[in-house]
Amino acid sequence: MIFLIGCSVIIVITIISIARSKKSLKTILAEAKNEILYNFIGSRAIVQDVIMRGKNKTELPIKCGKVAVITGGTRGIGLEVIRMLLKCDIHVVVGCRNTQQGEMLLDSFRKDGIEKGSIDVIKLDISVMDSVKNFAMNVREKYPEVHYLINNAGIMFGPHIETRDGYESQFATNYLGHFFLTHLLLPQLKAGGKAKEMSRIVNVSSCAHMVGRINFDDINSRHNYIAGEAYAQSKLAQVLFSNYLDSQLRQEGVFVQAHSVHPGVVNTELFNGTHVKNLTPWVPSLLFKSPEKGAIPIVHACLSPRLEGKGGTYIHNCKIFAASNAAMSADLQEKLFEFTKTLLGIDKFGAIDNNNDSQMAAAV
Ligand SMILES: NC(=O)c1ccc[n+]([C@@H]2O[C@H](COP(=O)([O-])OP(=O)(O)OC[C@H]3O[C@@H](n4cnc5c(N)ncnc54)[C@H](OP(=O)(O)O)[C@@H]3O)[C@@H](O)[C@H]2O)c1
Ligand SMILES: *[C@@H]1O[C@H](CO)[C@@H](O)[C@H](O)[C@H]1NC(C)=O
Ligand SMILES: *[C@@H]1O[C@H](CO)[C@@H](O)[C@H](O)[C@H]1NC(C)=O
Ligand SMILES: CC(=O)N[C@H]1CO[C@H](CO)[C@@H](O)[C@@H]1O
Repeated sequence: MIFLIGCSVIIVITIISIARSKKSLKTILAEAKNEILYNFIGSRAIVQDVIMRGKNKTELPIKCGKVAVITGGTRGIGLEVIRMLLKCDIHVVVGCRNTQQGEMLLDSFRKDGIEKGSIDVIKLDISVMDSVKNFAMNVREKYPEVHYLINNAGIMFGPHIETRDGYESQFATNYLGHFFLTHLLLPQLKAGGKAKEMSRIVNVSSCAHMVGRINFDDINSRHNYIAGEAYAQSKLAQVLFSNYLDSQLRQEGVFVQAHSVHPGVVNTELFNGTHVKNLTPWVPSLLFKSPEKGAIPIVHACLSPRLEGKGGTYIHNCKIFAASNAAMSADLQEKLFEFTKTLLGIDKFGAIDNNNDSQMAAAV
């Protein structure tokens, strides 16, 4: 009840503040619609987190000798995912922008009493395709096999910013960079997978994909940028991709499976600058999950024997859940796959020719 009132207050204040800004009516309406949609799916997801809290368990099996690659992870949910992977004695390769911060991770985990596992920090800005390529080449040189790829780094909302390559920043960070990274590391993942222990690709998506729509005509939202729409688009793109890639990998008969995960509604800095954090700061701290709990479904998607052979699924609170109809559309999956390959100049997904620089992203 309190929560509903909170939501309504946020919606009303937001609409007033949007209306007072000097934006076109079309933008105002679209932003207001988004605010309502997000409050709706957000509240529903919070209620689901509570109802399904008993389902958020996962085992932490010892996986000595395995290599995991994670994007982001110096804070938020990723940090807790790394902690759990270390407990499983996994070697974790952390791709982060601030490598100084990354270098301090292992020390702090050791101080917390985690004796197992190890960390290798390699610089990565996932929104810049050149950086993704350098990172991947580094990983390929050092690790002939990769067993888990966790596409975690993400940003939400924020102003319309274009990356160096000319892509809208949420699209580049949440989707495109991870598409490219998955492409570049697929040979290592294939090498690491076994019949009874497949390698896994885990995409940290969001329930926001439910309201997403892929705007092929203006993928970088140049003409009408609504932050919430761009976030939902990037998260829908991730789920579409996980599903499509999994079906391709199955056809190929390789031992790699792909999942997308909604971690829950988690109190992290991702919500910095949002209305819910600015106007009702008690809502995140009281009602959202802690990052530790948000990490559980992600680790579950990486390690749970219950998911062996069950790729192409969307995981919500450690359960296989129905993704949106759009995410399940085989036509849309294929269309986006081909569209993205063209955008990045990729001939054959997962097949890399080290001497061929034409595979580098060109600005759109
Ligand atoms: N929190 C939620 O309720 C929620 C719900 C659904 C899905 N998710 C998803 O969960 C994932 C993790 O989010 P979080 O809640 O943990 O957020 P967070 O605390 O803001 O952490 C985001 C992480 O991504 C990294 N990152 C951002 N842009 C990057 C870039 N260009 N290159 C490399 N790393 C970059 C950040 O590193 P820096 O320190 O360098 O910025 C940070 O480690 C995201 O994909 C998010 O969409 C979160
Ligand atoms: C994960 O998502 C990225 C894009 O976000 C995509 O390129 C990649 O194929 C996906 N991987 C899997 C296994 O779903
Ligand atoms: C988010 O806000 C907190 C508190 O104001 C601040 O300490 C932190 O640096 C911010 N993080 C980001 C990524 O903006
Ligand atoms: C609400 C909640 O998060 N419940 C459980 C989630 O899983 C952890 C670890 O398994 C439990 O300690 C929580 O009680």
